[in-house]
Amino acid sequence: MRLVSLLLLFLPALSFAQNGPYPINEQGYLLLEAENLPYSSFWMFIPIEEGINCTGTGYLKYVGPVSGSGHGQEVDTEGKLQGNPENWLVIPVEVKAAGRYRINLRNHHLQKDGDNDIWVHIKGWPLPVRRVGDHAVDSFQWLTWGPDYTYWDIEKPGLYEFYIAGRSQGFGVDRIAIYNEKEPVTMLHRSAKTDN
Ligand SMILES: [Ca+2]
Repeated sequence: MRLVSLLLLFLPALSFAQNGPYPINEQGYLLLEAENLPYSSFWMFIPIEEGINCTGTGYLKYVGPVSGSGHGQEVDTEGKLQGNPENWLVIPVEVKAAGRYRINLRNHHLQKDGDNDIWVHIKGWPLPVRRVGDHAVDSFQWLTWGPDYTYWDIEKPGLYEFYIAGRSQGFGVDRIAIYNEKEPVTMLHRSAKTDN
């Protein structure tokens, strides 16, 4: 997992502001900076500063209300805890090939618990909605839990609106990766060959 994370960090990301749709590339992944997405007042743009290890021009920190806090709500079986869609970070994704797709978030937060998770899903996709999170403190890194059991088996190419809905205040999203799970393995193999 760490190798995948390192790889995602150094791959070029879409760096221009646009509303999408964002295509999954020929290698099977999409990588973009969160701050390039449209966002509501529930999100605060934090610009990059010297010495801060985020990518692009900064990151988006969730400052909206807490939803679905507490144990027993790791999974939302009714889909009612994500608030209004206007406050979601929506990523319209053009999927060109069937596969098992996952999302990972390069993130930042200041506490070990309490500000360390967020909802992810696809608009109109069957429930439940799952949350993903991270245990690191005050660092930029990819998720430590969630992507291993959160995925969508997409059978038909087309437009899918992935979204990120705030859950805990203070959770920052720096970079977003959406990928066909087979492809990072392929890329790792290529990388290993290059290293040799
Ligand atoms: Ca960023």
